[in-house]
Amino acid sequence: MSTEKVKFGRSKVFFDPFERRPGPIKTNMHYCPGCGHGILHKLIAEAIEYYGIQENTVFIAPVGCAVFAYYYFNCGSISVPHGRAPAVGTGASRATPEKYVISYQGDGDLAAIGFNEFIQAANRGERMSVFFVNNSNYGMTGGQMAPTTLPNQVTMTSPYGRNVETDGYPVKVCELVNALEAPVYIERVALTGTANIIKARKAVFKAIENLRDRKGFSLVEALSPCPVNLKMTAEQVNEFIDTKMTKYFPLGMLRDRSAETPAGKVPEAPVRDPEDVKQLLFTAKEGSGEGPATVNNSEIFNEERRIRVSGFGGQGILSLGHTLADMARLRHFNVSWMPSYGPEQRGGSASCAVILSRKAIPSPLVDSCDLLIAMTRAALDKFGYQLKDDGILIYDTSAMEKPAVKPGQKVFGLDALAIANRIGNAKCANSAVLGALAAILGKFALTPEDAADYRKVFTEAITESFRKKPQVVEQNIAAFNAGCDEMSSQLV
Ligand SMILES: Cc1ncc(C[n+]2csc(CCOP(=O)(O)OP(=O)(O)O)c2C)c(N)n1
Ligand code: SF4
Repeated sequence: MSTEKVKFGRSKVFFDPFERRPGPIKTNMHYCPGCGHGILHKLIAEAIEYYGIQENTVFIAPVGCAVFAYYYFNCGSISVPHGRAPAVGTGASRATPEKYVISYQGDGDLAAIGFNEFIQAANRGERMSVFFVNNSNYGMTGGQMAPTTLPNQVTMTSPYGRNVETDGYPVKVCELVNALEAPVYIERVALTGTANIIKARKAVFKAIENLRDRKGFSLVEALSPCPVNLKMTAEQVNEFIDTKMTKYFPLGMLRDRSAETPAGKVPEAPVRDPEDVKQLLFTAKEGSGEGPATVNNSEIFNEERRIRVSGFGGQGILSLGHTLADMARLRHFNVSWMPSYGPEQRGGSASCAVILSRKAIPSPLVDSCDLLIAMTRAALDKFGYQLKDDGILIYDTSAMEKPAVKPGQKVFGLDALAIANRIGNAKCANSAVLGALAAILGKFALTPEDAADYRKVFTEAITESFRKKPQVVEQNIAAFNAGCDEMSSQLV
């Protein structure tokens, strides 16, 4: 098989039959009559076969008609969300450097929702070949205007034609990529007529050859017919591409640095010892490191514990949860901490979910909790339902009256802000709450050793967080102690 002759018959790189395809017909591709996807599939399959890389090829196709590639190519296959193929491709190519990564994307996908990921991957010269199907519209969803829709072109969402004054000019992807240093090969072809398809075949083969030789980033843009959505016959759409699209998107090679780019080697993936990684990420601090065998044997730790902290931005809600998660981490629990806040970081709603467990935590999502800390009435209204029937609620007394709770639930109020203000730093209110929690757990749930350890590990966590601000460490410890004393006096 040469790289120039169009081959009859089906490449071995395609499934035979197309079992993954839904419906009774398993022998034919299902693209609309006259669609360019099937042509490009054929060219890519033949190139993969020719260069003998089927076994190790990973074909990444995102949302759009591109995604159907999964039905047809018998190689590694990843279907990804809209626009995400170059990002997933980057991960695949770096994590498994022995693989050959193909990103196969439509124009809505690549030049709109996924443009940043695409251009960044091109700029980094990721080891992948990108096939970009430019059919001048969003095909799968019924023919809306795409970034590549021509000026004055009528689409579902530009019924009077694309207006460049309001919609801008079509995006010239190859030319933009040609402004970058890293890419090795860039060519624009058209899937219209035998002569153009033969040229397209050569370009596809070059991009796949570069892939095999691990030369870096190659891009082939294919002007591709979508007769159904452009409401044209197959002949009309080919003419539209040949006469109109190619005026705006001229065909030809923009760059070929394949010859001067040395073939790359498979980089040896470094194997890291997980314990070393842990050490690097979480440097052990002096005084920390007691194992679960010596402390934290209280019964409450036998089960996974879920905590919701909620209030508004600026109250230290996220850092309260973070400190709790840090405390648990320092005592070798598995932890997750998941923040959630409105668009405005200060003053908007803020909450976070913390899970601590001796076992692996499958998901950081919390929809029912053992402990709810509510620093505003709105936060209680929003998350109150999540508190378990035997859960603990801590609320800020300056924000609300004592809320009613279910019979098995325990409720404790603390004016944390007043405590923090007395100490001279309103931001320490969250440490006062953690102090109150120390008193509550000490009274109801922790062994005396674990209660003492709670104080100790709080100091470790807060010292670690503010290691460059000793004064803040002192203020937080003072707030913690004050919160603990105040709650203890309520509990006698
Ligand atoms: C995040 C997200 N946004 C929007 C969609 C809806 N959607 C599905 S396909 C598509 C357009 C695909 O067009 P294009 O990338 O040009 O590929 P074509 O179908 O033309 O080959 C859109 C917008 C989606 N699935 N996911
Ligand atoms: S909608 Fe367009 S791109 Fe999608 S299969 Fe049909 S012709 Fe091809």
